[in-house]
Amino acid sequence: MQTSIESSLESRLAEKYARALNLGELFFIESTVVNVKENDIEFEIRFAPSLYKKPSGSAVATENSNKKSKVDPFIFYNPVLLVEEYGDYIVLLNKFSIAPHHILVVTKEYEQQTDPLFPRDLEAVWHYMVQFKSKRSLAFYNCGNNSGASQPHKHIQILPLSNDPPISACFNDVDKKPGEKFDFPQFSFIHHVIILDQKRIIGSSEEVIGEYLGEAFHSLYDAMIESLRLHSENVSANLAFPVSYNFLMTTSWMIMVPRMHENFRQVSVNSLGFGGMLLVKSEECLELVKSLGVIKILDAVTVPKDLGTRQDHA
Ligand code: B4P
Repeated sequence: MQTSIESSLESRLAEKYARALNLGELFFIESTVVNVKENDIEFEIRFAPSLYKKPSGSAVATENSNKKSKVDPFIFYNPVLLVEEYGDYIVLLNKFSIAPHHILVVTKEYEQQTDPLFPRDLEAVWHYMVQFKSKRSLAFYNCGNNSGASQPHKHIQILPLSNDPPISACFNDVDKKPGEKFDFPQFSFIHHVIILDQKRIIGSSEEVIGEYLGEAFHSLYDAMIESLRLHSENVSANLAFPVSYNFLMTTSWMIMVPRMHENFRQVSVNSLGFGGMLLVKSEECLELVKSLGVIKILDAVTVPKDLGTRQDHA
């Protein structure tokens, strides 16, 4: 019975996506990809020039600066974009879709995008992630003003991918047990990684999986806060509270990256940048990223880990 529910999400998405596109309520954003290999990672620079004119900037910041009249597109959502309701969540098609069938798992009631994820959030996300059968699924959460988030209403995004995200290459060289926290030597910015323990997932109810994922999320969050505390003398001038961070999850691992800046020059970075997929909206930015390299851009928007007190939280 579960199989028939799981196998139908992709067809429901295909149907709803085609309808929204035909009605002009969803925009497919044309893009091209340039691959750049750095540190054995095949980074993807996605160039989407038509997004250049889309209003950008952080609506989180906008709301904080008293412009609360902005309509919440997740409360007053377009019904054509609604995939379905799921408990305390709604699932919407991403209106600005670079990858077809990119969905958002949104809290029905307004909750803040600056809040951490809770077991119930992760349970709902997992429920949808595992229903992508012909694709991989990458979930991400842009949390806070410097994270690349543009909507202040709590939403987790799920991006269907044909292949594992480029960052997956980093796991080839690690020898860590599930549940153990670590970071990748390829990167000099603070980040924390955990490989999910499939023994705690396979055969468990969604509620139990949600609890487990919540536990893993919060252990990364605690490690991140501890890393920032250890570096506070060096970074406190630039870090705003609550801390901005990016969170990525596949069905195998989680990564969390604290953020010091939202952008480097005109290049805005969201969670997908740390999956190895950077978005640029102009030729100028494309050339900038190609000339500097993706890792330098990621370095520029994050918190350096080696300021003399590097700690391994494994
Ligand atoms: P946020 O967490 O607030 O911000 P974001 O993903 O960085 O997207 P942003 O809105 O800043 O757009 P950008 O031009 O950078 O997420 C808000 C989400 O709500 C977005 O997915 C947005 O599209 C969506 N949304 C806004 N209004 C909506 C509405 N009325 N109804 C339904 N959904 C609505 O990027 C454009 C898109 O490209 C984003 O989806 C982004 O996630 C995606 N993207 C970025 N890098 C990518 C990459 N490398 N590959 C594929 N997609 C990529």
